[in-house]
Amino acid sequence: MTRPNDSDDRLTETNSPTESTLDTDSERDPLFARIPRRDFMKAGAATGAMASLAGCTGLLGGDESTSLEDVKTDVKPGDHDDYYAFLSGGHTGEIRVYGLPSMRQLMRIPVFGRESARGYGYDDRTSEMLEDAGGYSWGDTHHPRVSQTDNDYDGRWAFVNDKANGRMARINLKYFETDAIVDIPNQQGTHGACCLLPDTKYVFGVGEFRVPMPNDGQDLTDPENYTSVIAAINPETMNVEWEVLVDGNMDNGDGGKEGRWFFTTGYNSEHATTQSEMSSSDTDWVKAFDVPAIEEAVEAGEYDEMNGVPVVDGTRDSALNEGDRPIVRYIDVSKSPHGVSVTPDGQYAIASGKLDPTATVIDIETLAEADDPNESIVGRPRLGMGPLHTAYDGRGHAYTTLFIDSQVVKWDIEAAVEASEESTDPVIEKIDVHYNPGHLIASESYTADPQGDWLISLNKLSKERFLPVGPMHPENDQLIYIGDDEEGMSLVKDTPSYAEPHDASIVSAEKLDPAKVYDPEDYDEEFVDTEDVDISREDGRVHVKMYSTRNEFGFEEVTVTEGDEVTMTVTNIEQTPDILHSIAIPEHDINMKLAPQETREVTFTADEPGVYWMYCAFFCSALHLEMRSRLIVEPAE
Ligand code: K7E
Ligand code: CUA
Repeated sequence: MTRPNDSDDRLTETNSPTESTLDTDSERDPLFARIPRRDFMKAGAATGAMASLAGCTGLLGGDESTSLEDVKTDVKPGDHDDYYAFLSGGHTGEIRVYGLPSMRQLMRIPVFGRESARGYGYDDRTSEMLEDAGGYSWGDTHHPRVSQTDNDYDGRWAFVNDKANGRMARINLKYFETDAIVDIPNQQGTHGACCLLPDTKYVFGVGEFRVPMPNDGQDLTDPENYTSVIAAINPETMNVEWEVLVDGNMDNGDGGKEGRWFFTTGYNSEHATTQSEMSSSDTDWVKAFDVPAIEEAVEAGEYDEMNGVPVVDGTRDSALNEGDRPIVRYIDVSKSPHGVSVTPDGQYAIASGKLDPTATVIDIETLAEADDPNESIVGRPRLGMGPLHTAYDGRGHAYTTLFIDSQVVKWDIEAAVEASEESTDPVIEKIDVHYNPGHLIASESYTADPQGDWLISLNKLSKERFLPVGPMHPENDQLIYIGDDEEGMSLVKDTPSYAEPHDASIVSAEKLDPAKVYDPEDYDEEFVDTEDVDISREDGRVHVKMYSTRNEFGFEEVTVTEGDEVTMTVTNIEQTPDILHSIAIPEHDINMKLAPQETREVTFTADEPGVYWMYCAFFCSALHLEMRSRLIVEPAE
């Protein structure tokens, strides 16, 4: 199996019903005589064994097949979910946290935009963070990836890209809040986001939009000279350590499991600026970045510094791509591939065709030795129309979204390697989704040990699935059970969602250990206890230190003078979990959330004389409405 071949009719082709709804009866499907049969035999045995454990768990642990009847699909009132799912919120610029299998939305984590319930972007710390990261008021999150150690979730951080403004953010999973954002130099449109495994050595930001480099007014009408970069970000410091310049643009990315390779897809190998030119070539590239080779080049000073970052030249003809160990290998795949993901065993990188009905299976191990990287292409199954993203169950199956067919296709990875090019034989089953799926994600699919039970298909269009709510429709995130190889995939739930989830990560609940109250050691603001309340004044600057507790603030009134610059440091001194307060200041555009033991600080100018009732916006007790304090702004002389 090597090169993709071309076909003009792929975009207009439609699947016949027999193609799209494969018969899974073993008697009639010759595929069953091959690799999947082994799975079904095992599945039968496992189902029997698991029946006695009915209802006890949704965690299948890798290689067992279990009937849907024997797993928890319904989370009763008061019960907890088995998984956290982190879904990107697209151009809302946030992350949403769902519980699985209930699909209940548990929390929202603002990342690139202000959010008033949390006071995110209202207090000094978070507003300075947003300001330092470019000062934009929104972002476009696509790929939330959770940090791993030894190829398993370690509960430390999630990372997410901003496609709109070329940024990467880090979410601290102790507090479920954004704690760092880096505005990536030399990168416009950070699309793919992914960690280099096994231990999250880097978070890679994959640059989508090709621009002049540097983008300072040169080469404006000379697209041949536009380029894009991948950026290697240190997860601890969030510094960009180095970047690699490439030919063509890039799209999605995924890291190998053993620390050497990082893969990106890309369209527009044509270096074009219009849609028709961008899709004129029949092939584009998967780029395989040899990370240790790049590190060596950086170490040896073989880079240009641009905007403070070492930029290594990984374009096709660069000196660093000649010789025995090129830093970037360009693998020809069918045109405009979209998603790329590495199989749990680290053996293959699978790129989805998007404009071509196939996926390309790249053998990672042979990549290092191959003279021609195209020799590492070992499979190209024909999956259906518009393949976008692929996830895994840990039992040797891949699941790929078919955007145009509105389906998820389940296929056998080894069968695809054995089959001839463009064969449909590796396809095991297809399920209709509603409608037009972008990403899909299976539980712990990005680790070395996926759980193999749940899959979410993140559908772009819900059409008529929900009550009409005006011309803007909700999206539809569908929960599909994939744990039973015998019965096949089952659609379990529709979940309407606000625009617009792209990718997600699903993490077993026991792998995260979120704090219930804040630890004052974890922030720089001064903890203000009952005896620490204070108002100090100096040269038109007023510093108010106060606490909050049920049902009062440290001061019943605070008097300042018109024109004063006021800093308020406020601590919630409660120890009791879930007793939150806030300090909202009317007509000053301020609301700071204060969870137990949390301190926040806000600075503002008191420029309008008058009386302002500072109040608590969380309904914290029966005397919540009385929890308020007067800000008195006296007219200046
Ligand atoms: Cu396919 Cu940004 Cu991963 Cu959207 S991307 S779907
Ligand atoms: Cu504190 Cu309401």
